Order: sequence, then structure tokens, then C-alpha cells
Amino acid sequence: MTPISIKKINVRQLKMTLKNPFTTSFGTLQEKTFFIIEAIDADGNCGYGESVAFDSPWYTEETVQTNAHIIEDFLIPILSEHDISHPDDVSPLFSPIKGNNMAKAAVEGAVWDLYAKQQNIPLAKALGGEKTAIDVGISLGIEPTIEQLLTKVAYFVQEGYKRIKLKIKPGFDIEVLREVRHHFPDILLMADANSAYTLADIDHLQQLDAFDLLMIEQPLAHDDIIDHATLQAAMETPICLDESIHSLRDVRQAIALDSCKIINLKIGRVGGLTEAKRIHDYCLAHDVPVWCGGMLEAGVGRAHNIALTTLPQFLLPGDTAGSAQYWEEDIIQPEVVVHDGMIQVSPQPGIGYDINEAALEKFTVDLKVFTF
Ligand code: OSB
Ligand code: MG
Repeated sequence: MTPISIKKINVRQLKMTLKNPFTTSFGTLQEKTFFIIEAIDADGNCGYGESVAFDSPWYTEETVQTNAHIIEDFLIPILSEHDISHPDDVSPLFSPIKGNNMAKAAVEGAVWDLYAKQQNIPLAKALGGEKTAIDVGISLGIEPTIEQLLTKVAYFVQEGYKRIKLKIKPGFDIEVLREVRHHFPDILLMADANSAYTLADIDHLQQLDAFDLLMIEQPLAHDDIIDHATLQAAMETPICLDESIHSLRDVRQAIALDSCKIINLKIGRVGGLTEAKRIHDYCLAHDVPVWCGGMLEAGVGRAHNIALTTLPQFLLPGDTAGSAQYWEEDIIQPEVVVHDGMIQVSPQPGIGYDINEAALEKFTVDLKVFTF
């Protein structure tokens, strides 16, 4: 096989502002700082990856700063010292570095896109995906009042989004879900707690069974799969794990313990597309539905999510909503658009979207260049 042969990697730090603040059980997010990784070959092909860590470690332990440290001081030096002929070669090279999956995924993602562009095929095809369109839902943050949330739900249902996910926390849960279910008896509805509960809340959480939810996402601790098994045995509503899943091994153990019935797959959380594919294949073989989660990505990360979602075991609508739900202006063109709750998969090589160079420059606050 011909080597991928990277000549240069740019680590571009961007700062973008979400159109609307996004509130979870942890707090509110509106400014987003992240990295766009550009992997460039001798012919001028450029592959793009996006880091998804936040400024503070509320979701997992990674942050923008830890991503910079790991990417610049460990991952890029490893890539510069090794020849690779396929993007699947990257994750074994990174495996001596413990954890730091979002940092790894950002760099590996750029290599995947570069490889697909060199092969002149869409990234979706390089991953083995065959869908030409994907179903999507939307994740709605915690709102000041139930009335405000109901207005948002009504809007996205009318826009055609195929599933509505509501962020919940103690004090913003049972009443909210009862009201939304009352007004929208037939929609696919689910809740995401981002680890806001403990097993002491088991009676409280059992009340959620009354609302015919598609699933409840990550009710318990971010690093737990034992208590989730206890909770799942006590609830009808399927549990979906998000924060707890960092690898195929985590998935295998969670399924073996009946800690969940559904997996939320995020490329950044599991360390890249190669591991995401392995998890997908395992879930396919074990009849466990997966769906693609989101990290409020800009266009590059969004395009990676779309490509991954073309794999067959992505059986439930993901959180990859249209660019316009997040950004006044995205860094790709065209932007990601959703019609009737679906995104058409681009047939273009690589991530399938051009970079909006003017927007990319405008949002760049720092640029580091590594030549090989
Ligand atoms: O828990 O899935 C989550 C956003 C940021 C961090 C964690 C999560 C989320 C979302 C929104 O639910 C996903 C999106 O719209 O990108
Ligand atoms: Mg979640």
C-alpha cells in the first residue's frame, strides 16, 4: 500500500460563539474554543480533524488545554516518526499514550480525511458506510421554564427532527417530561441526565417509566457501569451510556453486565474513527443499537459524525443537527442542512464539505505548524 505520507500538520485554535447558550446538568456553555487539525501531504491534499473537548473538564477529564499538550507534545511527534499506510495504523501508534481520547480522535480524524481524499472517495465510504441519507434528532438544553422548552420542542417537531432529546437534572425532570409527553404523545422522546443522579434516586428515576421514553442517557456517574446495571434491572426505560464509554472494552463490559441497552457513540470520546468502527461492528454482532452523539461541533466534526452514521448499526437518530442550530456561520460550505429530519450524505471525497476559508481564518486565534 502507498504510504499516507504527511508533510505538515497545522494545529489551529478556533474560538466560536454558539447562537444560543446550551445548558446541561453541569452548567451553561456558549463560547467554544477547540482545535482544527490540518494534515497535509506533498500533493497539497489536506485532511481535517476537530477536537471536541471543552474549556473545563465537566463532561470528561479532557480540556482544550490538555488537548493542546497531548496533541503537540506527544501525538504529532509520534506521527512524525512513523510511516502509515492506512488510518487504522494510527490508533495502535497512539495506544502507549493513556486516555486523552479527544486529543487522539482530532489527529486521527485528520488522517482519515486525508486518506479518503488521497483515495478520492468519501470518508463515509472509506469507513464502510453505505447510507446515502441519515436520520437526525436534536438535543435541547435545560430552559428557564417548561413553557420555553415546549416552544422549542414544537419548533423542532414541526421542522421534522426525528427524535427530541431533553436534558434533565434533579428539579427539572419528571414535570418537564410529563408536560412534553402530554403535548407530544407520539414523538420519539428521550432524556439525558449527564450523570446528575445516583442510585439513591432509584425510586425517583423509576417514575420516568411512565413517559414511554426511547431511552434515558447516562443517568449515573460518568465512570460507572456497575450501578447502571442495578438501575437498568429496576427500570423499563432502556438506559443508554454516553460518558461511561471510552473503548470497545467498555462497551463489551457494559453489555455483559446489562448496564445499558443502547450505546451513544462519540468519535472523540472513544479516541477516533477506528475505535468507533470497532464498537459499531461489535454492537452489530450483538444486536445493540447505536447512535451518534454530539459535542456541539463545528462543521468539520459534524461532517465526521455524518460519515460515521452511514454505518448500518446506527439504527436510531443521532444528535447531529443542522449547522444553523448552533452557528451564525459555520466553517464548512455548504453548511450541514436538515430536511424532514434527514441529512443527505455528500458524495464528495473526504469529509464531503469544502472549508469556508474566510470563516476558518476569522475564527482562528492561534496557529502552530509542524513540518515532518
Ligand atoms: O451529553 O450528549 C451530551 C453536548 C455537549 C456535551 C455533551 C452532550 C451534549 C449534547 C448536545 O447533548 C449534542 C449536540 O447537539 O451536539
Ligand atoms: Mg449525553
